[in-house]
Amino acid sequence: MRLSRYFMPILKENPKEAEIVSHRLMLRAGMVRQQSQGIYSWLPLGKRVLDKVNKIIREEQNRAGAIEILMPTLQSAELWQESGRYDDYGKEMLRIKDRQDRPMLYGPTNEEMVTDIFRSYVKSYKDLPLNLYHIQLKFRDEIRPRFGTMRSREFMMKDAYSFDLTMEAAVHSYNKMFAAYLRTFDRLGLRAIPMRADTGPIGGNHSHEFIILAETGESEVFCHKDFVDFDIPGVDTDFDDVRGLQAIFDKWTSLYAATSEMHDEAAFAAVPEGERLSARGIEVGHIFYFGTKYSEPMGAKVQGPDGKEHTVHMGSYGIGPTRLVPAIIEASHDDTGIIWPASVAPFDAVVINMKAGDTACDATCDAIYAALSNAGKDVLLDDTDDRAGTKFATADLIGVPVQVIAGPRSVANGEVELKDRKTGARETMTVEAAINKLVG
Ligand code: P5A
Repeated sequence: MRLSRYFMPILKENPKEAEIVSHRLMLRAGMVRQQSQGIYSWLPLGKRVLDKVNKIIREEQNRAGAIEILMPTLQSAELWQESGRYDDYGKEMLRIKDRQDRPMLYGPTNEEMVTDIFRSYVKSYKDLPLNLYHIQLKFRDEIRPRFGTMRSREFMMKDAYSFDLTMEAAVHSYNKMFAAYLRTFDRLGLRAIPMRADTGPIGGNHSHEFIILAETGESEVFCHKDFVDFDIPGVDTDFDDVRGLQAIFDKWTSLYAATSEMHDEAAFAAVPEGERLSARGIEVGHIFYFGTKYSEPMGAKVQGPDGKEHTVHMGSYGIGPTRLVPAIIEASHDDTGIIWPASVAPFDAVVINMKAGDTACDATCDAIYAALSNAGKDVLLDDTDDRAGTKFATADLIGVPVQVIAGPRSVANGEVELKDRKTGARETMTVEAAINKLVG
């Protein structure tokens, strides 16, 4: 992408409305724009990061055996009347009427709708287990939307829903998502700790929130500090291995970890003092087992091996991609801007032409840009006529992992400078060596 032809509206000033660093940096880097309170457009740079986050989420959901679908954002109130949640959900639900005066709603979650899909098609235990997921926009009319896309009214969610014949089988489905979440957050460059949590309007009595420790987090959390160094399940994890997955769950729940709603002072006090971690956290995922809460009233049953009808056991599993983007920034930035983990960086490298219009600089930058692009890398070429200082500041702000700096003096020697955004380390090398290093 040539910056001269791109759309990346950088703000020079710090936006006054931004209270936390991720919100400030997302606005300054031109990643998002607020359209009305708690409702955002994703601009090109932000969209690239969001897509990369979703790609990782998708890969790990698929690896764990979940199957992708896409459900609508607008739902009929009837489904929610069947489950009994229509009246309970309160003012957070945006209720709408269509032209025939039928009550509709902008979905805050999809337990009812997916249960309706399930009951329409699945009739036998032989088709279980089943886990259906989608990545879709949701709406919750939050009282206090704040911190940009961290807590917005319209937001994206990856929501998965599992169906099983028995509670034991449902526990295995829960463990699959538990392990998939550990892998997902790790690949996003985050350390997320599963914590016992309150189930709120989703229901059930078994749930874990995945929390990232951050000073600006909205929740108060308490855990054992050893979680920070626990091993993440490997790429070779066998998701059909019931005992293996139970062992992962047992290990990751063996020490104290709870959000403030579930906090037990006495149990926390039993953790040796030097090992207690009491901090603030950001909830980036939440998984639930709620048995037959929806399947019972909505009649989602299958025929079991005994020939009898059985109400299925369900769980649901949420991740917030539009919250993850600012959460990653909270965890990884410095005074000059964002520092993206390579896995979600909007570009793999930015090539900075220090003297656009200079024949030798243009030719060198174009050659590097072409070589990296042809090798499948996402490259941003700063070919604008801004001052060098502005270009450096922009590159630091948008947090691309590697900067390739080409100025008249180095180019005359057939060389460029490589700067690592995270460490600040700089290295001068030939153009060829730079290309080989970045392609390799
Ligand atoms: C689980 C999947 C559910 O809704 N039903 C389907 C269950 N869980 S949840 O905890 O309420 O939400 C799941 C995740 O969505 C993100 N999230 C938000 N992100 C941005 N702004 C919001 N207002 C918001 N609300 C929820 C969180 O990451 C949460 O863990």
